[in-house]
This record gives sequence, structure tokens and C-alpha cells, in this order.
Amino acid sequence: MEPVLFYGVPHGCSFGSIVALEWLGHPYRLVRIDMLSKPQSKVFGAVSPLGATPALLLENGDTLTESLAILHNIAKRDLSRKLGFAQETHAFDRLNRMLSFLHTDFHSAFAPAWSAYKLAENDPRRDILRDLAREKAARCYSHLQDVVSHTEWLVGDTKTVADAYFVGIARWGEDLGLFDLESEYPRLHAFQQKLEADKGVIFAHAIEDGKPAESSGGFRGHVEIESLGTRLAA
Ligand SMILES: N[C@@H](CCC(=O)N[C@@H](CS)C(=O)NCC(=O)O)C(=O)O
Repeated sequence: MEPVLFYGVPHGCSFGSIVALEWLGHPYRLVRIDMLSKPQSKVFGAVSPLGATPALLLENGDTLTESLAILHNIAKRDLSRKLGFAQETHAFDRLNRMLSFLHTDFHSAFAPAWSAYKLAENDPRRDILRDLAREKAARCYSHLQDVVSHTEWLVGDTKTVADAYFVGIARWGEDLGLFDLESEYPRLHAFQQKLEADKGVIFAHAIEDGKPAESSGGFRGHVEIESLGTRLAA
């Protein structure tokens, strides 16, 4: 059976893994996880012990968590698509460097603002957390704007899993009300808009929003989570 991606709503970083699966074009299925709903299903707990999305159930029943591991797994399935590169190449190192930056710097910059989001409106910690996030994320937006000012895609001249991962995270600056990207980072905003016009990205938004979604890849539908218990490797 096809691999199954567990993606999180609202607006999870798993967005990038959906986009990457679309770009790959191989058959896959999806499971939707509402990250604000607790407790989660036992099957999800078995697939993702930390309760985070994305998580990928592989064909043989093994599971994979962590965006970077999942994105590399997707990319290596068909290197001719150039979503990733052979491991011994410099291109692979450059992709890995960008993915690491996107995760350890960019994704994590927003963590204080997500914590603030969960606090009461009048909690005095909110402003401190939001300022901290803005300061950290600003450095990342600025760096990414420099990168895309010199290249067509984040890593060279083809779109890769790094671009897929980027577009799921870059939106958080506006989601959280921290930035106006168009006025503050116009060249990066233009790059983001180029990605937003991509069919795989449009598809991923429709999936997250629960709207009719037209796959140009291998989407074979959502799966009922409880039906997957028997597929998990012992
Ligand atoms: N290190 C993990 C982090 C994933 C992560 O932060 N996922 C968030 C959504 S963007 C999540 O699932 N949060 C819900 C939770 O942890 O309860 C990865 O890179 O995949």
C-alpha cells in the first residue's frame, strides 16, 4: 500500500511534506490530525510518539517522523525529479544546509509566538514572547531574501523539498500578525507568491482548508486513522 502522511491543522509545517509528495507524483494517502484536539488517537501516538506532525507511515509499516527525514525520504524516491540530490554530491550538502537552516533557525524562531498564541489575551508574557519571535524571525526572513535575490529557487535552479518546506513556514509571520511581508521583504514576498501559484501548493492549501482539492500528483485520498493500526510494524 502507498505511504501515508499524517499532516497537522491548523497551518502545520507538514504543509511542506504534502507539497513535496505532490511534486514527486507517486501514489500516497493522507491522514488529517487536528493538533488542537487532545487526546489524540492511539494510532497517531504509535506513529508519532511526540504527538507532532508530520509523520509518515511507510510501505513496510515502519514510521518516520521529523520533517527533514520525511522530506529527504520523499526526495530520494526519484532523484530524476530533482527534489533532492544524491548524498555524495555538493548539491545534497547545499540542500541539507538549507533544510537545517529552515528547521533550526526559521521554524524555531516562531516557537515563542506560537506559545504566546496559546496564552490568554491579557497575559503579560505575550508581548515578550512575540517580540522575541519577531526579532529571531526577522533575521531569517532577511537571510532568505538575500538567498532568493541571487537564485531562482532556494537551492539552485530547480525547485526542491526546501522550497516546499519554506512555503509552509514563511506564512507564519503573517498568520501570527508579526510581519507584513510584502512591505518588509518585497523580494522574498515575490518568491513566496511564485510558490503560492504552484499547483502543488494550491492543492496543499485546499487539503488543509478541507476544500475540494485537485491533485496533479499521486493523491489517493484520505484514510481513516483507526484502519491503519494493522499496518504498523510491531
Ligand atoms: N521536530 C519536528 C517538529 C514538528 C512540529 O513542530 N510540528 C508541530 C506543527 S508545525 C506540531 O505538531 N505541534 C503539535 C504538538 O507538538 O503538539 C519536525 O521537524 O517535524
